[in-house]
Amino acid sequence: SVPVSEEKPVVFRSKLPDIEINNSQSLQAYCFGKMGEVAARPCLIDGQTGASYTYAEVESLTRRAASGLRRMGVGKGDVVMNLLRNCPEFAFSFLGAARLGAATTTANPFYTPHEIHRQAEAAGARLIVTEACAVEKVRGFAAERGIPVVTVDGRFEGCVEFAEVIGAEELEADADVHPDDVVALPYSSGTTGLPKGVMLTHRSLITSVAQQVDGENPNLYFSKDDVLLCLLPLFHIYSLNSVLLAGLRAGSAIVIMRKFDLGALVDLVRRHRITIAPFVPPIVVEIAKSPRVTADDLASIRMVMSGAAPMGKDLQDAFMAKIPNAVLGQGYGMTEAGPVLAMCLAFAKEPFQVKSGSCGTVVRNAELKIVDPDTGAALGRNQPGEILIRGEQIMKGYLNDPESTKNTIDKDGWLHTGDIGYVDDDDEIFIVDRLKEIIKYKGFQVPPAELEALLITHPEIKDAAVVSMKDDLAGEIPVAFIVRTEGSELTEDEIKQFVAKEVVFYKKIHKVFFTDFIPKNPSGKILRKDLRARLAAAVH
Ligand code: 4UW
Repeated sequence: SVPVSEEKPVVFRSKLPDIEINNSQSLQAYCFGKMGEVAARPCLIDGQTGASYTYAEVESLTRRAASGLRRMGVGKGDVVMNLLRNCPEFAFSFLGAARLGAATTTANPFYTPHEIHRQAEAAGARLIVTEACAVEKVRGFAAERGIPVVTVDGRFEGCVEFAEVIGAEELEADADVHPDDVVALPYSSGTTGLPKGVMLTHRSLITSVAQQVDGENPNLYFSKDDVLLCLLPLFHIYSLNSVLLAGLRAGSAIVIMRKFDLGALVDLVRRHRITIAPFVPPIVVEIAKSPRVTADDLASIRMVMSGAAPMGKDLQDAFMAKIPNAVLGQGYGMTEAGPVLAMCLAFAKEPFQVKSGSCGTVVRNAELKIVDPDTGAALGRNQPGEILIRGEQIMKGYLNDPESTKNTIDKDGWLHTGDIGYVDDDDEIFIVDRLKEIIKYKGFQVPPAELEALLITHPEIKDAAVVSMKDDLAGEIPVAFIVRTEGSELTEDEIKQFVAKEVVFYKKIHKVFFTDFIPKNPSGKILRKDLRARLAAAVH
């Protein structure tokens, strides 16, 4: 009897039907849910040593890791930091911590001490699991705070070896977890500002993995016979979610590669008959361009995934010519979104026709909207606007930062991505621009706010702004606009070195432009668009 004249909002859905997702269990129970079928099958293979672990062995090792971590004081609600390149121990520790009801915060072992300490401190890490290349960077910091350090590849003074943590006994029973307990705490700067802890819960990660690999016609079809290449870093959500967790759930074998190298990659593909290759665009470029890699080398691969940065139609077409028997498509993810928003439907068990250059169709059990960034009005097909996503997979929020959470997830539960894109007539999503300030160097996040804060600590820098510049190989590179203090003769090289000392390699400043002032709006926000326009005008 109530008259409704409101127009129905435009909400985009998957072409696949929703499925039932049991996301009130624990993430580890969900990932090992098909143990009966896969116990004796290969689960993790260490590409470097050739060591291979079956599903039953991996499950047992995660129980033993849980028991060892508990002995070292880790309990429910605690945070463990994984400061590791890819290795089997990453998985043992991550799932071991999950069994205790603890969360894992992941970080790049090539971070500088400052970057590591800042994250360890903010996340409240109770224990750090690391390796030789990073141990010196955490030892002093950890000792001061009484944080135990565990190493996976050797014995170091004052540290405990992972082999010891693993011990003999298994944890008898997992801690009771609530679906909304945090299990992963990756750091991301999101749409603005400094890196923040992204609270991903058991519920969100189960939902995300299920949206990809579950159902009668999974959107991302991984089978027990598949062999996945785990080359992308597990400390980033793409690999953690769509390779490790999705691979475990599907019962696939996962070949772990520590470090990217084309020769080693080809060797591993041939030796293990890799069938699924999750990549990022710069790797796709390198393979497409390399005369050393032939179609024969890659013959076992049936699916190549790309994501974390844009891949245009030209690149996608060039790569497909090189690997004609594989399907190449994209996923679209964002750490805060749990992370997958969209996935190529040509990856489905019963595949759909898709277009080159698209980054997929919204995943099932989720809603996607495109809105006018100025008015917030929902837009229809083929109209570019900000991409919003809603569903049980998205983050619970940012750790200890309700303000940033509120600015990212609105009161109706929509997560604002800061990406500009449109949905076409076939439900395929195309990303065309970015509203947010984040720079993506080879898919890695470079937060301009972090570099700006660092730059203005220099006594001869009065003001600074960092923006992205297009780059053929890296996609984007960070460049700085600098206002020097009066009379300063500070050079471009001095500025680059000043930054390089403090940050991981991919956050280095590639170019410096001296200027008289940084354009800002009345509330002091840097007008990045103006600076990018200035760059485009100067370069071309
Ligand atoms: N095209 C254009 C894309 C694309 C893109 C991401 O570092 P974050 O927070 O997170 C990621 C996660 C990527 C990812 C996860 C799981 C997965 O299966 C998959 O595809 C196979 C990819 O990158 O950065 C988020 C931001 O990165 C950009 C976009 O701006 C997004 O908000 N981005 N994927 N296909 N841009």
